[in-house]
Amino acid sequence: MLNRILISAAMLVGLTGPTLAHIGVTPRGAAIGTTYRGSLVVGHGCAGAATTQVRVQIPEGFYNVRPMPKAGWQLETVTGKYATPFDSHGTTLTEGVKEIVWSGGELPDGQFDEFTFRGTFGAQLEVGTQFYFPVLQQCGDVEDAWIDTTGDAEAEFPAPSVELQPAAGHHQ
Ligand SMILES: [Cu+2]
Repeated sequence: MLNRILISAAMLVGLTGPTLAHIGVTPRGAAIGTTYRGSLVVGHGCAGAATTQVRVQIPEGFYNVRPMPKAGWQLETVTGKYATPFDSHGTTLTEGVKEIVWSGGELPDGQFDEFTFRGTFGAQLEVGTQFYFPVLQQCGDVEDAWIDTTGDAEAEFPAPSVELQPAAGHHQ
């Protein structure tokens, strides 16, 4: 019986494949105003081809970002000005990481891996909204752009997102 349920679930997943997050970020929720350590989970390659580069955009509202280096991959960041300066323990930050690029590795289509970074969600963000981290996945010459931020369940290439939760200590 349990086997049968599992098989049915697997079939459902197969049928609704395009609506699932193919590159996701975990954990799926984060408290505003606190440090968030997120991992982009790359679940497969681009139409069978191995992933060779992962580029994530850091939108305004996620501050003081630091990527985690990854064995076998080169790490690069692109920095830029913040629209709203960020107060980090009394120090005003006016610029920071806007993009992280892990490149030069090779993640076969049949395997998955995680690309980790951390930062802080600004206090101006709205509780209950989704915060999107658009990702460009490159597989050699092929690129899949996971940049759809509409929240549409039918989106073919949804951007990974985190649900923003109330700041710690302010339970609703
Ligand atoms: Cu997928």
